[in-house]
Amino acid sequence: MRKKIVAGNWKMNLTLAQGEQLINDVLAAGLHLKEGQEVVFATPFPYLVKAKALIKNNPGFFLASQNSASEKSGAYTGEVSAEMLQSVGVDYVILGHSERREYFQESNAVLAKKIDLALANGLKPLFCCGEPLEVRKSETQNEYVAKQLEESLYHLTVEQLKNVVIAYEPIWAIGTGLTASAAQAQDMHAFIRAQIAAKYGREAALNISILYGGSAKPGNAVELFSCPDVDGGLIGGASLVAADFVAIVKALA
Ligand code: 3PY
Repeated sequence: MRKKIVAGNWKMNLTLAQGEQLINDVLAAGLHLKEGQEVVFATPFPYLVKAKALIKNNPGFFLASQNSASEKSGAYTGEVSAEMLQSVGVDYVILGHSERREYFQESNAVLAKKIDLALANGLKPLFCCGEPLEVRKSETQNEYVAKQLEESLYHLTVEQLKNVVIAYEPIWAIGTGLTASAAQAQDMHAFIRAQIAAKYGREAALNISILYGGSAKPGNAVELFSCPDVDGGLIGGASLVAADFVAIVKALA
């Protein structure tokens, strides 16, 4: 059975004290996670160690970084390697978020390198894909996303793929308040799963978790998560407010 995941992508928000408060409030909400359900906090780098200490002893809660370096180690001022992240107990790493692709020119090829390093160091890539508005308008979103999958993921073995989670994040729905309708999300998730099936086989496709991201909030989470191919969400703004994040996690049920 594939995992159902709600991951909060804090982006470049909150102080350490605010982040601690947020995690403590979510933990105190008494969420009863079912088997196979996971909650992930993707905090800024400086908070990872503290966040790990807060979530330890809370089954079902995991930690993610929002990025990792495309090189193993060495003279790369300002970069944080997969090995470093692993050494402080990080479980997942978000790779390929559209903000990284757009503002930091991360190509599908660079992302393939980051994915390899993440996997080699025991981190699970939470790989983001998704199309910009003009692509959606021209109705070529399937081709666009298929190319992202092909160029960043398809060099992996089926064994490696077991440790990858995919997040579909239509760029036109990120930070815009627009959300893909449940039908649009389901269509793309089913397409992604079919692509994985064609490349890796039916079992791999049935087992991979595909999250929806892009202005997911308490008001639309239940509908989105009830789609058969939507296995949870990568949550931006709403992950910064404990009550909203908790409500979204509860929508998994
Ligand atoms: C959003 O919800 O806007 C996101 O970018 C989640 O990663």
